[in-house]
Order: sequence, then C-alpha cells, then structure tokens
Amino acid sequence: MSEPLVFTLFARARASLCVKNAAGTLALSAALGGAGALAIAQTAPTALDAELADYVEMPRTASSDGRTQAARINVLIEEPGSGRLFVAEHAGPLSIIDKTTRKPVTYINFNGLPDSPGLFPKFAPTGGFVSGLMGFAFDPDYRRNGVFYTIHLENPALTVDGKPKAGVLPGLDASRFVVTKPIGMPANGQPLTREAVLSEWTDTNIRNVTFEGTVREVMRVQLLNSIHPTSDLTFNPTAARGSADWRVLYMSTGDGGTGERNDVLRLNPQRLDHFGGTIIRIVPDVREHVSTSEVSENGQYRIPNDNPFVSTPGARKEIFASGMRNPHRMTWDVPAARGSQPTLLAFVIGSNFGSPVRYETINVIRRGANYGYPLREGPEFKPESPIYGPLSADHTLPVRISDTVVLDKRIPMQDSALAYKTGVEGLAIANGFVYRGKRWPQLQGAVVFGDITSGRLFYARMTDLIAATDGNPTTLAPYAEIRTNLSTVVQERIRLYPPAPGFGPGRPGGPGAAPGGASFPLRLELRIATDEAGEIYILTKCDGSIRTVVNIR
Ligand SMILES: [Ca+2]
Ligand SMILES: [Ca+2]
Repeated sequence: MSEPLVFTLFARARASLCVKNAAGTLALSAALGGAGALAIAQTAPTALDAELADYVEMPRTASSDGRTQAARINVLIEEPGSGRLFVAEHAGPLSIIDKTTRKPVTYINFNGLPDSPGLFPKFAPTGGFVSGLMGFAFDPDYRRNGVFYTIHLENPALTVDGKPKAGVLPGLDASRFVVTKPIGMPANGQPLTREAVLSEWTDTNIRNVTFEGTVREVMRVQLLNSIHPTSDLTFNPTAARGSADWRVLYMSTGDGGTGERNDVLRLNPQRLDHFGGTIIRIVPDVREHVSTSEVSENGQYRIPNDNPFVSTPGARKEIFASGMRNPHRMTWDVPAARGSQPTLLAFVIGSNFGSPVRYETINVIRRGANYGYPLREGPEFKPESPIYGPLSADHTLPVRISDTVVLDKRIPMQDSALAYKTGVEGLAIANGFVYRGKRWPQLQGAVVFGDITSGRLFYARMTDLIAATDGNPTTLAPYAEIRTNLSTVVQERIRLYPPAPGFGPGRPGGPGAAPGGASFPLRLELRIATDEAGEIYILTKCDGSIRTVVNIR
C-alpha cells in the first residue's frame, strides 16, 4: 500500500456526461476541464490492524417478551475537565459515565411521551435510522458557566404543550422555556412531520450527576420528515474569548431526502431560504457578540455579521455552507503547531444503492461554500433531473434563494476532500475525528473515520484532505483501512442477546440496504468518539456497546 496512488476515480469522472436540459432533451456537457493534469502523486497510508476491548455496555431496555433492546447510543463526548463521559441515546437518555467506575447514570431523559420517564411531551424517538436525541455540545466556557446545548426531534402533530414536563427533574427551572416559532422548510404542500429543537441548558452544579438549573429553547427547525434531520452541534475549540468565533455554534441539517426526488423539492439542497443540506453558524447566547451580530427573528439567539449570506437578499443569514445531502457529523482539526488555523470537517452520507452516482464524502468546510449536491457527489456529476437544466461547463452554480428566485451571481462548486463509492466500504460514512492523542503515533494528524453499516474503520492524513480540496472534484485524499474484529464481536454479542422484534441490526430492505441484503447483512451502526486526551472510542448502536482501542500495529 506504499506505492503512489493513482486516482482510480479519475477516468470515470473525466468522461463526458449526459444531462437532460430543461426541455427534457439530452445534452452533452463539457468534460471536466483539465482534470488530466492533476494526477497528484500522493502516497497512500498503510493499512493497520487494531485490537479492540469492551469498555461499557449501556443498559438494555427490557421488552414485554423477555428480550431486550440495545441502547441506541449515538454520541459520546468527554465533559471538559472532569474525567466523565456524556453519552446520548436516540431513545432519550443523556447519561454520564465516570471513567473510573464505568457506571452509566441517566442525567436527563428527553423522552416525555406517555408512559416514558423523560421531559419532552412531543419527543419523536422513532422513524428512520436516527431519531429522538440527536446530539449535544458543551459550551466552550462550560467549566465556568455550566452551559451545554442539545438537539432533539419532536413530532409537531402531537397537540400537547411542548414545554418540558413539570416534576420530572426536581432541580429544573423551565420558567424561561418558550416554544419558539419554527424556522420554515419548503415542503410543496406536504405535511412536515418533524421539528428539530435546539435547547440551551445551564447546570448550576456540574460536580454531581443530576441536573439543577435552567433550560431555554434557542431554535426550532421544521423538517420534512425523519430522514437526514438536524444532527450535530459544534464549537470551534480554538476560539478564545474576544475572538469572532468565541462561543459561536455550528449546526448541521440534512436535506430530508429531497435531493433524490424528481419534483420541485429536488431544488431544496441548493436553496438558501431554509436550513436543509446546510451548516449554520449562530451565537446561541444573546449576551455575546452584541456589537457584531444581530438578534434573530425569534429573539432567542444572534446571527454574526461576518456570516457569508447576511447581505444576500432572501437568504437565511444563519447559513455558513450549503449543498450537502446529509452532513450528519462534524469535527474540528486543531493542528499541533502553534498558530495553525483549525479546520472544520463534515462527514456527509451519500445517495443510496439505487443511484448510479453515490459517494460517501468528507468535506473541508469553507465559509460560504456550496458542495454541489444534488448535482454532484464526490468526483462525479449526477444524472440530471430536468428541474435543474444543463450544468454549466465551468462548474459554477447560481446562488439560488428559492424554487423561483435565482440571483444573477454564480459561485464555484466546492469539491469534497475524500470520497468512497457507496457499497465499496459500506453504505454510509460514519463520523470521525483527527487523531491528536499520544498512544498511536501512526495515526498522528490523521482523520480516523468509519462506515456506519459495515463498521469498518479507515484513516487518511489531514494534510492530504487539505491538499485535495483544490477545486478539482477528481483529486481526493487517499485512505487506508484500520482492520478490526468489530463485526465478529458485535455479532457474538447479538447472538447472546437477541434484539426485540422490530429492532436490532440488519434492517433488511431499509434505505441504504444492499440489494438482497447480501453485501452488508448486518448494520453495525458504528460511531466514533474521542476523549479529552484524544484517544479513540468505538460505539456500535446495534449492541449498545462502547469499546476502546488497546493495540494498533
Ligand atoms: Ca448538576
Ligand atoms: Ca479535489
């Protein structure tokens, strides 16, 4: 694996593309200009072998037939400065694991449906592969202010009051909680069946395992459905007090599956009048950046004046980057060299098996960039819907505000940094992070990522991702596998504890399933996490287990 990599995707992407123009007739677009000159001689990383060890299995839920449901663990983040891990489950619990005892304790349960013990009466824990509690992020000043943020999904069809239920958390003061007017999503008359809620929590004592303090709704976002919802939250970890990014929140939302439709909703990922398919950037605390931002329409957060579309008529001023299918997780690379700028990465799940052009991608997120979905994925343009008309030969896109409003301005499509074809390594890219820990020097400065469905792990050098983000879609960062026995140990766990009916791994025939379910019969539902020391944790939702890496060679 140490030979110079020849970009195998190159030949395919360079071929001329057939696209249908607005009249529905076939037109031939230009070949990708100049791609042949860009065979960058990067050396691929070497494949590694890693040994995993069980760390914690989260508590299972009993079902009426005596079988159990594994905890649908989704996100793990170490609490700053404490040695405790916070773990979110789609079903509702946000738990704390003390790293010395490894005993999980439920901190806040978001599921307040009838017969459930949690807080939010309109909580939506089912539908699609992800649901319920989606993610959380600690405020950069958490040690001092006890503030953190969460995203959860709700069902707007439920007619109950959406406020947190009284008496669930004895220490909770929800008197400031106001259900805000949702930010709109173009639906073309379809019912909008989900809303994402961004909440701000202030715990007045972060030294215990209970919540005591206040909660406030920061934002509510309409979602077409449970497909590719609002997923992730993150703060720039290098932003110091007084800098433009201090306590500024980035939040990602998927496209609701609209990019694969053939009606007017197909335009959604390219429109700037809603959050679908974008990463937004806001100041969640209205007391911050008062002179360099404006208060939002709902009065609950601020929008920085240096966001890219604040002066674009009709655009949502919150948008930072757009044109992605499902940027479900983000991470920051913080280079070790003093003074180096941090880089925001997004892990974007690509189109299903049914699509002839389907790539899982990692994007280096740049201010104001449009990553081209659904016109392009990875290195290839997609067979076009008549709704877009022919692609421009110079690979620029118009700035689109809505289905009818398109500005007289064009911007280049931003290329992805890394891509693999859906069905090659798995069916959906998981998250990842840039390894800056101490135990595995082979991984220093590498993006460690994986595939949700196959559970396979990979790594690529961050320098290669930066170099590959050169405007040419066919130059991509090389990567190599970190081989593990994860699939075997997860299958053994499932054999010992068969899941309750309707749950568990596999989900044959679901979106993203291989034809016949043959290639990847087991959905491992992999997630990757890192602690404050930068070390690796492997989460598998299908058996509710957290594992660590004990050896890499
Ligand atoms: Ca507390
Ligand atoms: Ca490139």
